[in-house]
Amino acid sequence: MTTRDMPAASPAPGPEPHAPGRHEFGPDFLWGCATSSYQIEGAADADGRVESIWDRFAATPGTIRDGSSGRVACDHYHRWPEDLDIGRDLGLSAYRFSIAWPRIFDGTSRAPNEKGLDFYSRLVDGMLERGLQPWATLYHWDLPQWLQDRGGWADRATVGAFVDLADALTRRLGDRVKHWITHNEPWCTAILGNYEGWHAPGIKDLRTALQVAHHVLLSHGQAVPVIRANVPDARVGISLSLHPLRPASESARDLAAMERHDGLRYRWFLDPLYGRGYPAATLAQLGDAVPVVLPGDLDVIAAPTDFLGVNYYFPETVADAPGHGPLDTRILPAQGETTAMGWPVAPQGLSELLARIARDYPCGSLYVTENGACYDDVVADDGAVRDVARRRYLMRHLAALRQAVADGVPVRGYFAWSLLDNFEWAEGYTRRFGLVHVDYATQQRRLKDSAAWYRAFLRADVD
Ligand code: IFM
Repeated sequence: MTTRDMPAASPAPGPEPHAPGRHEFGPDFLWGCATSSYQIEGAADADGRVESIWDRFAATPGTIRDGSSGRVACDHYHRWPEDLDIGRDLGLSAYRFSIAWPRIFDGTSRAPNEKGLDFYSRLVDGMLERGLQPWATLYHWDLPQWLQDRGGWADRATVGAFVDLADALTRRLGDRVKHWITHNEPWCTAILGNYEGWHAPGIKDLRTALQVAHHVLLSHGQAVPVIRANVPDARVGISLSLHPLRPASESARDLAAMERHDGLRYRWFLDPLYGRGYPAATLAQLGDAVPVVLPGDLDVIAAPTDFLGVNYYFPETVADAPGHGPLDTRILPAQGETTAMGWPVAPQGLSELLARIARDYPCGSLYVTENGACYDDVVADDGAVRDVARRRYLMRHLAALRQAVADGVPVRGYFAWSLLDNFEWAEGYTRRFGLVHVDYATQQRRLKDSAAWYRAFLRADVD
């Protein structure tokens, strides 16, 4: 997300929001929390794990706000039973996690690393023992460095390597894991990592970024039939980070800028996934930077899926800005209420976004696979973390989700981002998104007030 320069949080004013009850979503609605491997696991050298692009990037001075890395993070690799206990005690019905590719393939052997597979197998068993439905994401940004050394996602060979990963994981876990997400937020992989360069691998080249995006989508399309072959009852999807858009003004120039931004930020991913190819106007606007697309690629990318994961954080306000970015557009800094990331707080954007997607694409079921907020949490003398603003954020976004359900949008589940405070990429440990506070010096976990509210919401039907 390109909001690094936005101002710090402005507090949530107003009366206590009205939150829906769990029963209003129906008994089959799925409630979870999400995490990702590099952000929580740590154990960077354990059991044959090799270097990832984030290890290399974080070791480069000036890349991470506090100079930190994910080498230790929340030490979830060793503390996962405690973390899953927390998930169970909150009353979650599902837990979304991701696979660290560098634990599975080390670049020297074609065989997967059994110790890496064993870790995820134990983790999945732990979820099932606690009544948590496992939702596995195959790629949440931690590419092995050895693959980056061969060209990374810009090299078409990485597509095949990803299919090998999908094959190994679904063979090993597919008897127990039925929900598979191929990629998390391909826009971030491509644009933040390879055009803006403030995510690993830190490349700043539009052409590379668009080729990366194409290969990521292609790898999704190639992996879908492999997952289905290995797990006949699998439900397969992909998670995109999406923003509802507003024009900076009603002027024709700002409206046109919003359309251009929409072409790259939203339709560049959704259109090919649902069989429409890349948007023609955007292809023309991008000129020489467009990716190499081989015959048949677009058919592969459009492999039928069972659901779409939507990661929602905030709407973007777009202005015409000649000479700015690939499409002469600029995202304006947020006005009004914001989180500590400087991101606008706009719950209605969630219902609006879900309705638009369901209207425009045959996406089957929708799941909110991430939604959450970062605030500057403080542990009080009594040990409490009174994160009032996050609790309110959650209540208001669940009210917007309830609205989407009432409007007939086929949204079937919600995963809060995140279960734990964790390594927030280029922001290091300076940004906390967790419902559960992590003291990184002691690794102590503490439920914040937002977690207590989510638990009360989730357990209302059973208590
Ligand atoms: O922490 C990230 C996550 O890895 C991907 N989606 C957005 C979150 C908050 O920035």
